Amino acid sequence: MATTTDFKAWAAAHQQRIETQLQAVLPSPEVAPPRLHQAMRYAVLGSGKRVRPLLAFAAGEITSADPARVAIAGAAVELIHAYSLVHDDLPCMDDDVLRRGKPTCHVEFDEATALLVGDALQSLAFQLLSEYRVADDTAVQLEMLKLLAAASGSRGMAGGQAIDLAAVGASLSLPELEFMHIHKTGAIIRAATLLGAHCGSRLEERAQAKLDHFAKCIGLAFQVVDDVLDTEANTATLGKTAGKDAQQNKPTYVTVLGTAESKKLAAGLREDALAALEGFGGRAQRLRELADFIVLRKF
Ligand code: GRG
Repeated sequence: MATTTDFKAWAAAHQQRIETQLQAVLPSPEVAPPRLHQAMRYAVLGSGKRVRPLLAFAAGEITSADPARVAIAGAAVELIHAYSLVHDDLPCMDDDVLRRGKPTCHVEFDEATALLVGDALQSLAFQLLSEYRVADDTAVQLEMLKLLAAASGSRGMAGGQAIDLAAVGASLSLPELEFMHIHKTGAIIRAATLLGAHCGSRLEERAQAKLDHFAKCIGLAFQVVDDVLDTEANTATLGKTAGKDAQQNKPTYVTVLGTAESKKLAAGLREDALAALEGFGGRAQRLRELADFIVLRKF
């Protein structure tokens, strides 16, 4: 059985691997237009927990996926995530000045550049998934493209963001809040996990459904924890402005359930997620450890 130290070493090695992959696929700042490419690299490289690519690598271990393929799929997901952060920070959305411990993209560059950075990162993600072979079967690769597109679009992350923006100053019921978070945050986390698994051998239907359930639970748990951290952690630890939800009068798990109940909910989702992995044995060890990291993290 892997130890905590093993997990830290595994995570660090895979964070480095995804950093190298992202370095390689992002256009060089010398390539025209240099300012846009510089801004894309600024938004993506050098920081971020890389939780989504780590989930892809961990899920890939279940299906004995080639890590080189998972690195491409994980990079695609991270590019979508980075694009969402750049757009989310724009004045027309959350209007924030700090991200990943440094000035947001539109502050460091300008708004128009930040808008284009998001657009270009999103396109690059789909270019990667169509340019490189990430699955033996072309039909599976197409399925992967569809999965990431659906998770990013109006019935996934972008839709969740629309609900989030409309909810400012409003109150949401628990089911409405859950719907928003499953879309805004959960969809991409689910996609990362499933894409990692799709890079390897095909899972039988029951195992696929179990992995999907794990991914959904952990995607929602991620956001519940994010809501709690927004109230409990400080700006320096988070690398983004703490207390933003309250400042913007946004409904969150903390405002709807309270802190203690939110923590209980996150713990329950972790239990559910771990139970879904029971049949996978040692191959799912990294996924179990990531579930723990996501729920117990302090940043
Ligand atoms: C603009 C279409 C569009 C969507 C934006 C994901 C998102 C939707 C907005 C990000 C703002 C936010 C605080 C979302 C909630 C949770 C979340 C995704 C936090 C950031 O993810 P981490 O903690 O960040 O994985 P790092 O920097 O570690 O990658």
